[in-house]
Amino acid sequence: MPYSVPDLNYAYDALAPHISEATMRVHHDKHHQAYVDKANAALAETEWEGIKPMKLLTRLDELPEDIRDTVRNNAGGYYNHNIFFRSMAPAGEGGGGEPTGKLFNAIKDTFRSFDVFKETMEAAAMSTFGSGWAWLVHDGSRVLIVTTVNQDNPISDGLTPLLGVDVWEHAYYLDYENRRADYVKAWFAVIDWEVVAKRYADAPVPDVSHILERPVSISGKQRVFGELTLDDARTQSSELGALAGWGPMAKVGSIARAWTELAKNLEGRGAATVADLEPPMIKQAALDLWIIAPERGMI
Ligand code: MN3
Repeated sequence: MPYSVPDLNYAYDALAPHISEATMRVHHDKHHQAYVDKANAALAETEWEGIKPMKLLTRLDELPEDIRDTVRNNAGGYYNHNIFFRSMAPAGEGGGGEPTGKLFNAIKDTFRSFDVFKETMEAAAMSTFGSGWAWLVHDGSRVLIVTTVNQDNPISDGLTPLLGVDVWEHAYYLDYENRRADYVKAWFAVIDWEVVAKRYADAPVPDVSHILERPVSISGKQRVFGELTLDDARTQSSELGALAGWGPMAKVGSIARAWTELAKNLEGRGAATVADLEPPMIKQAALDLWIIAPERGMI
């Protein structure tokens, strides 16, 4: 099955005045269509035909050399624009505002606040020289911002794209001429954070099931790590904190601090047990507490 341009989930004029009907028509019907047509032409009658773009884009080095750049640019363009158009909704009707829940927490963990995230995303969009994209991505343990050139997608670097802003001139020139910064600011008013949160929830994360089963001794009782509560973490933090500085137990201070950190995370997330925390946070806590051994390459 060749690729095809998905219909918009909203009317062409629904994002105005932030993005005009004229821009949406040319961007979706002409540019997006052109990427699809060129990707289909390059892949036709090859063994790669019909393979989903996110798969293709992680295996670019396996493609025949004579179609590799064309596929990279056009399957990339296809995938990027699917993400872009699907990430928007009319302002006030699903578009704009701020994310909530786990995605909001993840943004706060990396950027401290939504405002700092927004400023960083705008700066990233402005820093892209020529044509490209700025992205919010997930690396398996946290969210971060990256940029790509042309129609490259962060998935080729092993990152999961959550949200991308198209800073090719065709995305904004009709509405904003050369004022890219105004366009990026306006784009925030039409971001559909529910869609982004869904992508965040689906992003691959480390499997921590074996970590949750690890035995831990709390006040002399044998427990498993996943069922520990805020009270347990506080108990460990104060018991070990009292021992900190005692010569023979060199690690005790850092482990006491790791229990304090875990208590803070359980409380901050409103999590009943360790198992309710996000997998990357569980893994980090287990490493800091010496519940699992450091991985190779770690100091
Ligand atoms: Mn575009």
